[in-house]
Amino acid sequence: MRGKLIVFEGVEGCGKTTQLRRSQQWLVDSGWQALLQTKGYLQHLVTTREPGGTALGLQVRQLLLAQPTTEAIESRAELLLYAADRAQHVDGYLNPHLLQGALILCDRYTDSTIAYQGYGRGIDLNLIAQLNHVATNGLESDLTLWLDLDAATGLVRTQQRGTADRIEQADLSFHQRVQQGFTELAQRHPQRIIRIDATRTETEVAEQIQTVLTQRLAAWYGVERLKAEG
Ligand code: T5A
Repeated sequence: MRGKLIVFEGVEGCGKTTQLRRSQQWLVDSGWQALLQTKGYLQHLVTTREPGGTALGLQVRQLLLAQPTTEAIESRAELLLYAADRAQHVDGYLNPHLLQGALILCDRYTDSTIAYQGYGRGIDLNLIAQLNHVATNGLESDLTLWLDLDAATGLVRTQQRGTADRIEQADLSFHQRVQQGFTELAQRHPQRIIRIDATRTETEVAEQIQTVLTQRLAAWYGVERLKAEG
């Protein structure tokens, strides 16, 4: 059985990475992973991220997030680097794992490009849609969890970590346009993109995500029936 791709999205500091790890642990602790494996629906559970989900992607990530010492990265070059990372990730990691029946938890995917390079940098959204299609070869997420947090609060959280990468250092208005992008995307794709209130505590955010995951897993695999069967 083909696997499923679950993506975590949102502005800087919205808590995606924290919640992706918590979701991975919850899938194990709650017994979902074991149940799906026993029934033959799931081969394995993996986590990954963009940019940087492959060896090549890690090098691209460093290019994208390091502070440039000599020249600024131009917006179209930035867009193409994210697309290159994604093409490698889709062909070299995501599709092979999906074919093997994996459940994949992925930190960022195509909606980040629309929000950051489209709404944030102002690159034409049709061009980004075309490029996303080239990079993914049509692979869409089965579910995207959008951690909704205002940009200023997210930046305060990241600043508390003490270091800021190249994109985190962009001005607040850039991050507010990114947030607007995610908001409009969620309105446009209500089935695929589910809003999570990321202003709550870590535990409360995790509980919202677990509720959504429980519903989706049950719908995908009919597992409520399987659980009842024991
Ligand atoms: N990008 C990416 C593009 O521009 N285009 C693209 O196409 C793609 C794919 C990637 C960068 O590249 C950009 C976006 C990014 O700028 P990244 O590392 O994936 O970099 O992205 P970041 O958003 O920078 O990831 P972070 O790890 O910095 O932020 P997260 O994952 O949102 O947040 P997290 O979980 O690390 O938490 C941040 C801090 O907040 C605390 C945590 O303890 C941590 O200190 N926190 C909370 N505090 C209070 N309440 C809660 N509920 C909290 N949850 C977490």
